[in-house]
Amino acid sequence: MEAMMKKILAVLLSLGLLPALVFAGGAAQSTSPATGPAEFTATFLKNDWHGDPNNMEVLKKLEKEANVKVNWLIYPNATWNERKNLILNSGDLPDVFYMNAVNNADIERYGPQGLFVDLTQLVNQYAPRLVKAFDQVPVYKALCTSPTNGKMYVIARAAEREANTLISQIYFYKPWLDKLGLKMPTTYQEFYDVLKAFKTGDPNGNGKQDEFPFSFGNGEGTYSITQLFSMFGYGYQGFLATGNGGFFVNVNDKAVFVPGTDRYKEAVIWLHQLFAEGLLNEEDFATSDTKLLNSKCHADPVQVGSFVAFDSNIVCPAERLDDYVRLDVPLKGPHGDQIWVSAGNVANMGGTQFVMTNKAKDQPAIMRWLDAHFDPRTSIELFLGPVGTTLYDNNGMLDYIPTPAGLSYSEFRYGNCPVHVPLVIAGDDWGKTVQVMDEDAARLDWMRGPLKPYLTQKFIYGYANADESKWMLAQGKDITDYFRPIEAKWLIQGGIEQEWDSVQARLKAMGVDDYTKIMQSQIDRFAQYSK
Ligand SMILES: [Ca+2]
Repeated sequence: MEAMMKKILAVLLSLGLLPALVFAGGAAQSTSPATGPAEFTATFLKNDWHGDPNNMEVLKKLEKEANVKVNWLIYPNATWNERKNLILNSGDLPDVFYMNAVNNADIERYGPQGLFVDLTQLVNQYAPRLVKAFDQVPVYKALCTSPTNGKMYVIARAAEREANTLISQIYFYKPWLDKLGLKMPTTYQEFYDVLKAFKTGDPNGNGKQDEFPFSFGNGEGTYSITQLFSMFGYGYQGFLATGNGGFFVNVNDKAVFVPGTDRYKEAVIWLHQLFAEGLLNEEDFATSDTKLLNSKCHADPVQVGSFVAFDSNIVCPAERLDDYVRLDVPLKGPHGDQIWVSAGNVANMGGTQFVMTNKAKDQPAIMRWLDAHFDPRTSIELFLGPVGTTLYDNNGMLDYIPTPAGLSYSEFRYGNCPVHVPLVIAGDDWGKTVQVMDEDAARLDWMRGPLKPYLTQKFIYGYANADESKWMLAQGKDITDYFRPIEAKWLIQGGIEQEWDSVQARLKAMGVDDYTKIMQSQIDRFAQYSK
């Protein structure tokens, strides 16, 4: 019966019918009655695992502490975008857009128009714990500050998870290395030799040349050949660029346009050789997700000799995880470079979790409620679930209650807390006030140990103001549209030596120096607001 009810609810949610029922139930009331707590409306974007916000203990705790009543406007996350545009155009706004209900572009557009409230003064006046969080996590304030005018229209989430700044790991299939009498490679030449042996030595022993020496996916930087470029001097994911700066990397706070460098040229020449010899596969380069990588890693007999992924457990079957051994030290390139590019210090941070609209009447009450999110223990409970339900207090350190049989951890966690809301968990809270999440522990040991000296470059956090966004969507996009097919051709078919000079001249003429200045100003602005 319960399962049937769940199914019916899921269908209603997927049809977008429930929100209408919620509205009909009187949730649109936003004025405070003469007596009782102040009331306001807030969006709740429900994913497949989320429980009902009206039943979440941690949300009730916030209401109690701030003496408010939140009337939840519940929408399925999957179909929210269409709803959002209707709501923004109608002007019939909720008091609070909660849980990333509007995006950065909406904020830069509607904030300066006055649709959203500048929170700068309200934060100072009513949110002392949030002020403290800004001090505690330096980049956090920048993530809440408009790059267009320096005002504060949004309160983001600051869940520092150092483990997630590491974008990728490379793995080798140890049984094949052993069978072929090879060691883990340490240089770009040894890497080439290993791939060649995987390709030609029939390590899976079926008499066919069906091995994939190095597999990757090109849907996002994490699974791409980014770290193979690193050996030549610059981490790079321009072949994924959509006008968002993938051609650039941050080296000591300087924006480098990688395809304008001689090191890039060398990397492309070398990588083309690997494609030409079948050590890298063109079909991997043409992918836009990880499905192909995933299916290759599941093939029987084993076909993948090495691969790159956020984590092996995402693409490999469990029984093979011990045989795929991580490359612990970056490969040394022809100029001696050993570099591992990362996402910098903003992974799991940012977002648009809280925006107050100009419809909000009792602003101080809403600010009290917002500030309650930043009690240290409440922040953890908003992110991981309440103590007594998903967490327990182990002598002052919060630890995880085992997931009940029949539930996934996501169902258990999201069933009891919203996750995507304003909160602060500082990097050094993990392991001190709350136990490190299982999935993070192994990565952290590696990042803080053997890998640390090589984490010298990072991708640039997109922090464009309105003018820069406009340029990037016009001239920046023209550059991307011009260069991406050329680059794909250079990698797969070759030709970079002959075309190098003319393409560089064309890139200059298209404004690549302006592009570099725009990326540099984003680095500088972010640093300025992070102080
Ligand atoms: Ca074979």
